[in-house]
Amino acid sequence: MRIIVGTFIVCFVALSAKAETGHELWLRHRGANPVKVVCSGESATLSLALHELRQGWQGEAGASVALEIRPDKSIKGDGYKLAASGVQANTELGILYGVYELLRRQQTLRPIQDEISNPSYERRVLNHWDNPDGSVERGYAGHSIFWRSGTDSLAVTEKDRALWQEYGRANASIGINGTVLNNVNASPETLSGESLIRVKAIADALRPYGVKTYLSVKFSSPSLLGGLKTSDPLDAQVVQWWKAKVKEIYSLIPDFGGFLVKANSEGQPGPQDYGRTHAQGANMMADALKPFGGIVMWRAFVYSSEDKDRARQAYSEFMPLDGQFRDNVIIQVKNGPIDFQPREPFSPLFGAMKKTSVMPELQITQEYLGHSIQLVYLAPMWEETLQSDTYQKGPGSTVARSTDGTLFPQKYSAIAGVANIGLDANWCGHHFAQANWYAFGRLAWNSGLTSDTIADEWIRLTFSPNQKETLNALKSGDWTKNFLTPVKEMMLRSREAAVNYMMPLGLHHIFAGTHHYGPGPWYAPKGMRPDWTPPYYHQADALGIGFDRTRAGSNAVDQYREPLASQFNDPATCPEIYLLWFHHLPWTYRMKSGRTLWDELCYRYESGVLQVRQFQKIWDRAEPYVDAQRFAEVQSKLRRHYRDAQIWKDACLLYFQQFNRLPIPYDIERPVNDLEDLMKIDLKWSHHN
Ligand code: GCW
Repeated sequence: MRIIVGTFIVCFVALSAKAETGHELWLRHRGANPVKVVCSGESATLSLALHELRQGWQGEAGASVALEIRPDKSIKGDGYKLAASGVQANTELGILYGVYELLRRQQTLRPIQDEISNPSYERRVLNHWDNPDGSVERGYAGHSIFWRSGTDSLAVTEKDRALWQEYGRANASIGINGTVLNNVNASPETLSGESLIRVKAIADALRPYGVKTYLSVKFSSPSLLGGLKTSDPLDAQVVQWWKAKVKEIYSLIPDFGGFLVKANSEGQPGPQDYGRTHAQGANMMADALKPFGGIVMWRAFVYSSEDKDRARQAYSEFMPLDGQFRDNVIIQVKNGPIDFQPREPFSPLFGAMKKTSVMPELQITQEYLGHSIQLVYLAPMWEETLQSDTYQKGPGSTVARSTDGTLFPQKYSAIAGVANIGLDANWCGHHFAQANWYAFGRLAWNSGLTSDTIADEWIRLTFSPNQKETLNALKSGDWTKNFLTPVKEMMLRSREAAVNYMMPLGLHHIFAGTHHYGPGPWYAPKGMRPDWTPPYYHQADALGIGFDRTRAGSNAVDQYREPLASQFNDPATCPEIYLLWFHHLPWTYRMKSGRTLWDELCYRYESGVLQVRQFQKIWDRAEPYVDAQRFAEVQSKLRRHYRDAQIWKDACLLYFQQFNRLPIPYDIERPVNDLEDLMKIDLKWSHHN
């Protein structure tokens, strides 16, 4: 009898890993050992560091740790020096970051050696596309954590404050030190007196975590909010209006970061409305912010319906302005020349603007990569961009080095990520989407980290079982073999899988209209701007497919520095991952695999779908190692992910087949949906938005 009871209890413990909502992110509580902390100073930030150490110390019980602020020239900004005995930094925030790294090492079972860690970018900023009514543009994780609708919408509650603190802590733990609280499609009301009071409350909650607050501003605010006749940046009253507004902001938030501006883009107002340039507009704001140490992040996301190639436009418009911007303006450039597609070559502005500070903008929220339904780990994509060689100062002029101050003198260096955060219990909608928030922070801190290392860390922090239950499993290597390794493999393959089932070989922007979730290569409502419709991008016809950006076409290739321009210009040397981005080629074009272009496309679509099927198996096998709630939620999302990948493949292959009338290779699984039906369900899919 005793034996039976004993067995029953053991099984029960093993199977009852506490359900987790995912709210704790990568900062899950685990029992801590006692630790003695000696700290050279007192402040809100330092007491957070102390608290974290006491709550999370996994080292030797009773060990002593010293936290010391002491100037050291080899430590830059908020960097830190780490040793088993403690953390040294120039700043309080450096101490806090060092403490998080120390704890991370302990939790991921990595050694702590004497070493210095300095940030790659000085400003590591999240961009929230949150609207004043609480909706989030391209948000798939519930409503805004900052804004809400209703009569009491601007009142600050204790619950708000607690959530903002949790958010600040999560960001600090991965080195994010700035946040833009509202959508770049900005409402003028953001700058109203009442709204600024709420901004102040948010800034107060985030300050101890070292997260600075920024705002997106609408260029026409002087007229829309201030009642002026114009918002011309050279008008004396307009200049005065901005100066006064900036002063008001700094009186509430002395460490306010600055403005983010989307101007003359997708219908937003801007200096060109008054016959002025981007530089004149940005400089006017920069002058207002300068006395307070604020910066302007001015976006280069511009395109007009007149130009015949959207991919060329940001470069054409901004290059002539190089050298005209104030030193507290940073041009914020999306990673690729079009718009956060599953794969784009890097934007040719990186490295090309040599006399202007430039910062990369990455999209963490999965607008074009499966919303919060599909499991897509984005670090491999960002690594691909950051490590791309621009050749602008010879070989090795990567996008990272062209933007972090290494190659060009920049007064400020920065990187932005469009947030995927909302009120959902797990913050990001999909448990694995948390990895993208995490990866953005880690890469912003150290752009040389690999997506593999980041995934490894994240999985250990997010899923490793609680100490007592699993120390044995961890020690025996079971967990590594049966959970960590396959799950990491799944993450690392997930972005390439998405490229394959959505738009392989350089295809881009063939999404269903507006919501950008499902396929819509056919989408072209009458009268719509051509550059808002997929046929503009894929250019499929009876003879071939792809956008001709060669010297014989739009000549976007020449915006890149040699040897890239010539390499991209020739289909024989153009990397196949970008082939249809730069070339319009016959369906029978011979690929490196020996297959025709059409057959290769079919194989790519097929392989993407099959991979998602594999992901389902990997996850199901991982069940014994995950709590029931997170297991079931991810499992259900993967089912939907697979169904939708299948739809992508069927829709694209059947649609393109209408042009070329070629058979789908016979060893490939047949489509299981009819094109007619797929074209109809398009509307239904807009629910995902
Ligand atoms: O990708 C597009 C999105 C818009 C977005 C815009 C931008 C905020 O579809 O929703 O607007 O880019 O980056 O400004």
